Amino acid sequence: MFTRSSVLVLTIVLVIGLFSAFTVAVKAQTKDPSLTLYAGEISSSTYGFGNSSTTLTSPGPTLTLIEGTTYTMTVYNVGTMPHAWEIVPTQAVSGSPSFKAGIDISSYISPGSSGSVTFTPNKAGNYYYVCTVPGHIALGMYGTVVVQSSTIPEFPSALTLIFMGLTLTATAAFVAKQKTKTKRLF
Ligand SMILES: [Cu+2]
Repeated sequence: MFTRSSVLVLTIVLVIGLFSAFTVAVKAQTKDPSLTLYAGEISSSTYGFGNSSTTLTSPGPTLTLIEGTTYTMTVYNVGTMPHAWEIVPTQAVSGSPSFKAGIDISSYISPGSSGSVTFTPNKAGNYYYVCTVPGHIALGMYGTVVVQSSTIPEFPSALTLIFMGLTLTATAAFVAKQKTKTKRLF
């Protein structure tokens, strides 16, 4: 038969095991390091970014990143004039992009070319990405960047807490039952 201490050890092992499994799953989910954007002109008065060369919008698509994850962004210039890309704290061109996430910010990406940058957003918060060519932000070349905190998301944490609660309740019930049995023996 199970002793009280063996049940407790089993419970602890189960809880730790499940918690580790969730943590690994969450870490695996956030491992999507390749990002791509297309930059170009939508009309003579509106420029933008898109997830494909035919879906440029202004503002461009929102980028959701996880704090501490290393990403490589590739921007393809599918327009007819030079463009560039950088992450900034406000919707304005900066000579020093946030997280050093900048592609050809002063040399610009030529039409038909692409550029890449590898960066690690290390501070959660709301940012923008912009084209650094003068006048292009006003023409619509910007988008939102959301850097999410790297703590474990609420959903698996809640599941883990529920599982821990159920396990502890079951253990308490088992121990109580054993106590009753022991009393009956004497
Ligand atoms: Cu531009």
